[in-house]
Amino acid sequence: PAYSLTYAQRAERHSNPAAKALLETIERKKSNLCVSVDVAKRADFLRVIDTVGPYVCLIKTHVDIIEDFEPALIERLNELSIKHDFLIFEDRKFADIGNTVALQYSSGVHKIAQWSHITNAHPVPGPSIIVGLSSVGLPLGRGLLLLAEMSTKGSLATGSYTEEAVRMARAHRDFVIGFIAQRRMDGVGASDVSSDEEDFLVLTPGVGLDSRGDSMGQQYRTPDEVVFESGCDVIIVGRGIYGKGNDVDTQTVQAQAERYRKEGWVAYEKRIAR
Ligand code: 5FU
Repeated sequence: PAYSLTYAQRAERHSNPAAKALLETIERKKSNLCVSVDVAKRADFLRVIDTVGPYVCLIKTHVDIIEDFEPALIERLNELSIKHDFLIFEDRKFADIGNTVALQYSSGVHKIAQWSHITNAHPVPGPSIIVGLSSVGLPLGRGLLLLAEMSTKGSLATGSYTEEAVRMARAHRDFVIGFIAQRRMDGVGASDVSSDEEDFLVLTPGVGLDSRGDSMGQQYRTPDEVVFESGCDVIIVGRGIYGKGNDVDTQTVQAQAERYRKEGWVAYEKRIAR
């Protein structure tokens, strides 16, 4: 199964450009760390990214959090992605009808499809959400993750909902490159496709080394639990790396990014050696 292959071996099996580029970047930088940069000010956003850039394969954004957003910020983000060799994932969590999500993805203030290699969607509307988003993203070489599970206490994305998400992904393998989930989805939702042939990426939020959760339902697991025990591919870390994000102490943020990169990589090496 895919989880025992190296990232480099898996890169060769993928034809979606975003999935292939992500796997190649992970291998090149020896990093399965994605930093989620959830800060409200443009200057903090760029400072955190410039600091963690060398240690990540992927930067995750919530661009609608930024209160002083201007289009030139995207140019700065693109420059940093080239300087530090990482991809960009706008965590937009689309959840509407196909026609609406196509507009939300391509247009508005943020024009997400223009700059975000990867984005994600809730499967709740059914397969039409994939059709809508792929009409915009596929011609641009983008990739989509479906939210098959969430990290929060009391999440409703479990059981048959998760299984249906996996079935939806299998039916759209050109554009759906994987899942936001807490474990590998191999064998979830009966299928004709063998789990050797299928190779969805699993990106996992809710990762922290010093805390088990926050006061608003977030739950944290360690990189070892996520990558070694649960077979996930990318760890997504936010506050574990930059705390509250204002008055960023560059040295602390840098040290934390390197710490999570190393933990994630050691867990992966342990997994492929198993
Ligand atoms: F889909 C999900 C999920 O199930 N849990 C999450 O935490 C997404 N997230 C995102 O990951 C959330 O929106 C934050 O941007 C990030 C986690 O941030 P933290 O500071 O590491 O808790």
